[in-house]
Amino acid sequence: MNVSRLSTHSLSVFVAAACFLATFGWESTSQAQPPNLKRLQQQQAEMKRRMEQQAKQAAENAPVLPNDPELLSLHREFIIKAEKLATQYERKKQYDKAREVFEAMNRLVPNLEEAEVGLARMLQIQKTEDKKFTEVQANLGWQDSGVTLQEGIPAMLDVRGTWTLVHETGPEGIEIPNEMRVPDQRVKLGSLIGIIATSPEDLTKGRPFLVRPGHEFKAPKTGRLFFRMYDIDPSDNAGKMAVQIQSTFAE
Ligand SMILES: [Ca+2]
Repeated sequence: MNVSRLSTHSLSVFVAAACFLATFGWESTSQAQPPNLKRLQQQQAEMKRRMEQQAKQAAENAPVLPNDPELLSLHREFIIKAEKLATQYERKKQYDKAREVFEAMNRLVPNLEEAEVGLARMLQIQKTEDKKFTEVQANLGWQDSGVTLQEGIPAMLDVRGTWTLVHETGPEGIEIPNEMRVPDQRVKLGSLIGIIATSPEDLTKGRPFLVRPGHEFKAPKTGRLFFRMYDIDPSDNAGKMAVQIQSTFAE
């Protein structure tokens, strides 16, 4: 065994020992660390994790722009002109048209902040542009609210009141007819339900929805809004509900 081999061997033993200490020695001291230091390390790790997550989200939410400079300048030109157009429509209270422009901007450059903020603003305006109060009698079938909702426009319903649900039956009980079955099985008898109808048949064949206080939704189609109590025979019920409808109504 020559000297150089010996020294190499000694060196590798030293490295191994250092690694051992670095691994297990650190571990044993870390166990002995005061709780404050450990908490601080946990906080640092958590902060690092959050920052990485935020950076990842920012990258995912960054506007998607083309690399080609010519194409990029075309995109920019469109966005600048479109934003001006949206502002004009908004000033004229043509929120539908302004919304369409913001949607087009969003399609061309996804995640563009100006478009997303503008779109959210239009939706908020459209949701509260018109308001109407109506009463829904417990003892009647479908009742016309007098409001026509527009497809894709957000609407908000608020409701308050109490009413009495009566079921008079013999020993055979009551079967809920098919046309009164709602898709959501949790809908209870006596609840307020609504439907958007474009024809009288919709009132018997369409699918009603449950109305809750503060209920927000986008009208799935343009049509007249009707309400009633969810009951098989309303004629023996009593009381009424006051409903507030907010949206941008059709003329
Ligand atoms: Ca009844």
